[in-house]
Amino acid sequence: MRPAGKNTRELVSLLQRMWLIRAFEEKVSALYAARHIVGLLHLGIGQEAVAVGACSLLSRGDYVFGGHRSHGHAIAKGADIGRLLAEIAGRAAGYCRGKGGSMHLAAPDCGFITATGVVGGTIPLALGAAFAAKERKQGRVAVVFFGDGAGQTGAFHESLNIASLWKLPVIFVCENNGYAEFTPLSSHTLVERLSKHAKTYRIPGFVVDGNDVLGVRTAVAKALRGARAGKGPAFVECLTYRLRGHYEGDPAKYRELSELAEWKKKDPIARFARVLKGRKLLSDAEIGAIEGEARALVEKAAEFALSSPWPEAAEVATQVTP
Ligand SMILES: Cc1ncc(C[n+]2csc(CCOP(=O)(O)OP(=O)(O)O)c2C)c(N)n1
Repeated sequence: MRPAGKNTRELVSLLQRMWLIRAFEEKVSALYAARHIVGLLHLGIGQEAVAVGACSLLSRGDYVFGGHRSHGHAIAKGADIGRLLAEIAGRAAGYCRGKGGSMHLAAPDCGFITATGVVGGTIPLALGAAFAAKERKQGRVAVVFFGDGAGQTGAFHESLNIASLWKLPVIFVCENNGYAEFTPLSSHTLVERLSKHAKTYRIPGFVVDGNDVLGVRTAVAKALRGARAGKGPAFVECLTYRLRGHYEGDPAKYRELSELAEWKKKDPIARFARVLKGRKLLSDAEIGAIEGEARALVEKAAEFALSSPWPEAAEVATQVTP
């Protein structure tokens, strides 16, 4: 193996971060099956390269917004996995003291401002953060992750228009996984590439293979250069796939098993591990160790989360502005 220079360490950290997200979500799935977690649960298994590729270029002070499938975005931005898991399990040690749950995660200490269960709901919020960053001349950017379904909302189009008009430092990252809940993209729009809307609003648009972490990074790097230089927003459409159902327990009858099998072959983690192995940066044993470390960290996080007490009833009125 080559000695680990800065570049090598950075590449390896992308794999570590993707594994951390995968191990976290697999654990969340197991805890859900064991009824330690209740409510609706949307996992992003298969989409890790988007979160990690994009967030690996951000600093702590940059703002990130997610949607209903955002465990990975929060982890990629640097959220503490113990507090995150506690939040998902509704415990007092969670970031929102158990009030937010899986769909309303927030980890403001690391710049993960909020997720939401309202499809498309955080797109205009990201504009607000970008507007504040621009006014304060902080050089910060806001990045918002959303799906192809969110790209059909009115707020999406209004946001693209205003972001372009006001040259706001906001990056729209669309995770086009081909489905909005149970509806294939072709049934909810005739525009097969959401990034086409970017052109309409005179926003630079990029389409990338969302299962290729380095491809995502390259596109987001270009987008960030423009935003940080005061040129305004950019749009990155990542073509990807969720390997699980829309929510845990979804029988997913709306898609062919052969389609799922094809996408499994493009698993972003196995694929990037092969790239690092091909470049002789990691051996099979080292790749296995990365997975093992991620799973061990997640086990510790789960112990922390499940040993945390349930919130007191009075907590319901805290962290809320009247
Ligand atoms: C405003 C609103 N409308 C409808 C729903 C119900 N809903 C939840 S997820 C979803 C589909 C979202 O699809 P997409 O934006 O592509 O994200 P993905 O689930 O693929 O990650 C819908 C319609 C909702 N939560 N909010």
